[in-house]
Amino acid sequence: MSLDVGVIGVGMIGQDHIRRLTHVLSGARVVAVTDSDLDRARTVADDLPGATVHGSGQELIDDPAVAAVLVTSWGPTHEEYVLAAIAAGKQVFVEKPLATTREACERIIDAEVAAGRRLVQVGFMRRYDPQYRAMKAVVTSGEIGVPLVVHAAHRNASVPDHYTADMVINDTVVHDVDTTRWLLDDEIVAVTVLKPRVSGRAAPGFQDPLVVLLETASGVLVDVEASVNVAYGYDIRGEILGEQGTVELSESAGAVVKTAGRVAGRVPVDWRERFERAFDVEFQEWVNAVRVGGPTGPSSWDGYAATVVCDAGAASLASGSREAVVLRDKPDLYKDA
Ligand code: NAD
Ligand code: ISE
Repeated sequence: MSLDVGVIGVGMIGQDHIRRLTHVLSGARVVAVTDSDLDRARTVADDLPGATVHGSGQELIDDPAVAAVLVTSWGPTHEEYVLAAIAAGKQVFVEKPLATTREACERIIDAEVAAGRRLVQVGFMRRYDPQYRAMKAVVTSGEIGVPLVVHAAHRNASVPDHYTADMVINDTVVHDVDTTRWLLDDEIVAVTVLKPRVSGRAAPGFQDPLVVLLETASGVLVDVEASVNVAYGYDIRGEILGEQGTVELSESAGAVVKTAGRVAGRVPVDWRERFERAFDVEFQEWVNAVRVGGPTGPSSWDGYAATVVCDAGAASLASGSREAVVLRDKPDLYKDA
């Protein structure tokens, strides 16, 4: 039997996830959609035979035909829908961020813990990327020894006009926060944001790039260069220095061509191209897992930790100082995850 999914928010990524659930993956189908822009919801539903268009997210969650919920609306709306799905006892996949404030994430954790089982998965898709998984396997094997320092770069070709330096932390670097925690199996305890020379490509008044320095509980230092107006493409990099060696994130799954004394390869245009395979694997594993029990991917705890670290990053951007990250005690529900 397929997993019947209802989708809240059918903008750019919502439509992309509907496409993969409908045409790429197996075991799921989209049976309902909604969006605050109802015309958009109707247009999307036109390509989904039999799908219902609901007037609100709550109505969609209450629909008995909807077995699981996908939340791909704007970040500040996530809390309401995730809490409603938990209250209805339905599995919910929420794109990042889990929620935009520490308090909102804590309310979600409290509700899920009270429900007594995992119902929430957060869309940190890099954990499903083959190149990141290969890197993680090397760290876990012990081959490079104890990790000491991580270098990362997160570069976007461009961002919309409304993008701010705060969003670079909350919307962009949030992925590096999650990959750091996941790769090192370590919590982040402090954040310092540094402001290099500003790119002439950035909008007036926009501090771009940023260097975000993360410190982990075991003492690993992680520098993340976040640049969101690089123009040449979407470029994600990583290297971990360990006591016995290093591991680098492979840059491309595409072909590298050497001819006429030159080397050439493709630079992805954006996150959709770079992480297409990761999104596919992420959703297939989510569908498979919730059909037989519960999700096994990034949890509400992971979403909460990422939001708290990003809050500290935003505070450091404003203060210019190192900001400590203080997490609440981890509930037992998340201890084995
Ligand atoms: P978008 O603006 O293209 O789409 C958002 C949609 O949500 C719009 O159609 C909007 O009308 C709808 N919406 C807004 N408020 C709503 C509400 N209260 N109820 C129902 N619908 C509502 O944005 P997007 O780029 O698709 O991003 C959506 C989410 O996905 C964000 O949380 C974003 O951070 C996340 N995202 C994740 C990645 C990733 O790499 N994992 C990439 C892009 C976006
Ligand atoms: C976007 O929302 C994403 O999540 C992308 O992965 C990230 O690279 C981009 O900077 C964000 O705006």
